[in-house]
Amino acid sequence: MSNIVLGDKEYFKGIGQVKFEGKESDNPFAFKYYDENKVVAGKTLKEHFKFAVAYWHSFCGTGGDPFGPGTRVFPWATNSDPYQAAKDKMDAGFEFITKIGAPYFCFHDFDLIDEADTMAESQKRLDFITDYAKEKMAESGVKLLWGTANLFSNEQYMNGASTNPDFKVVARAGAQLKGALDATIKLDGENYVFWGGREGYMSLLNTNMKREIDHLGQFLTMARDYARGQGFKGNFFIEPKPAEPTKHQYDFDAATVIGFLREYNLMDDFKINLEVNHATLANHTMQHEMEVAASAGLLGSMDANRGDYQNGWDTDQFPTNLNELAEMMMIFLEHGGLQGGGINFDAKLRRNSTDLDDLFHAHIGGMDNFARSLMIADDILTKSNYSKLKADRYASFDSGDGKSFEEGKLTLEQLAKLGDNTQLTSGKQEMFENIINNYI
Ligand code: XUL
Ligand code: CO
Repeated sequence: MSNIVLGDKEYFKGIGQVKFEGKESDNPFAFKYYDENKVVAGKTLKEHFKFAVAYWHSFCGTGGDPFGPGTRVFPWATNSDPYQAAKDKMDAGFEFITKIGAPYFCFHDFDLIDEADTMAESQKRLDFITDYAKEKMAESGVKLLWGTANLFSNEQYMNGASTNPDFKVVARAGAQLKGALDATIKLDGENYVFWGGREGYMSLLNTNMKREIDHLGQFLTMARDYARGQGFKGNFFIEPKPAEPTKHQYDFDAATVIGFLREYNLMDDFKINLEVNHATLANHTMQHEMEVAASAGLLGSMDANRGDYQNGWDTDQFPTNLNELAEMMMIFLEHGGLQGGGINFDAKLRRNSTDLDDLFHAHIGGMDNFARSLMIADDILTKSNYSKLKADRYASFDSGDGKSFEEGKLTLEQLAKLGDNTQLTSGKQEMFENIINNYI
């Protein structure tokens, strides 16, 4: 198919289905590496990644920042009737998602349609647009990777949603959460995400942290119980972020979230949705966060983007750093991929990227860079001696006293008897670093 138009209007005119043409192609609207049917490490690229387009950045975000309004004029955002405007946006959204060949999308409730002044009218709007989404999904084959509730934009949540000190606001958040869970279940969403946008504090002086975190645990428990009762079989994900918009967010990083899930007995139902720029804001690398989550069996899903080395905020740029991505994909392959989730492009165009086709270039680059990095990572793991070198560093624990130590069979007295100065063993960091670059 060269030209796909769902609905009766084409928004991305002159751009057809984006196809794989290989790295020799100079067509900017073609994939150079992402061949969805190519098999790497036993799965097709399509299966490995489960790429998703983020509804909010791609079809709602016009480029506004704290210093100025949006710069992009969306041809689908012209109708003053919120119902028709939401349908137009969805036509444009599904046209784009289908043309780029992403199998999934992700949304917040009020990305799909504008929130109204009353909860009842907002819910009516959500029911309407999810009916339409169901049709668009059936027609296109595009699936829902995850849904979520925007529990941070409305002024009601200025002191938090589930962690708000006022119970009435917590209840309002509960009403909105129920609507978003219903919408996700209605659209056969494979997962449901909690990103605690304002679940944190601006000042400890006015905050009872223990009570607020208990309330968050209670809120997530209720969500789990309700959704399971409605037959939802998917995963719940928590998306860590250390700060922004609050000074401190309770879901600071993967390690903090793991502690929280253990404390509130949510380990069986929840996993982690890691985001690259959130990892770097927490002064970690994404690789670190992936190792932490995967080691606990909780590497659920990924929000793909990148920060800027010179900026200390969430710039959400599309991923371009092959070196970083290759290291991420090594961890991805070593741990058998993601549990239930996929790669969601939670990334936005720059404010001065104002052409409609920029959205294509951004996603083509992102998908190609993931594909290329996965192949690099697979080469490193299967063709180089990387895995052996890494395993060899721990060989002293594979047998004898080292093995007994690992198995908990040695007392400190026995360990002490074995302990003395020993020969230094090099960590070989520079050699490990060279292996990565040799395969890029
Ligand atoms: C914000 C962020 C969100 C979540 C969903 O930094 O990443 O878009 O992914 O609420
Ligand atoms: Co995100």
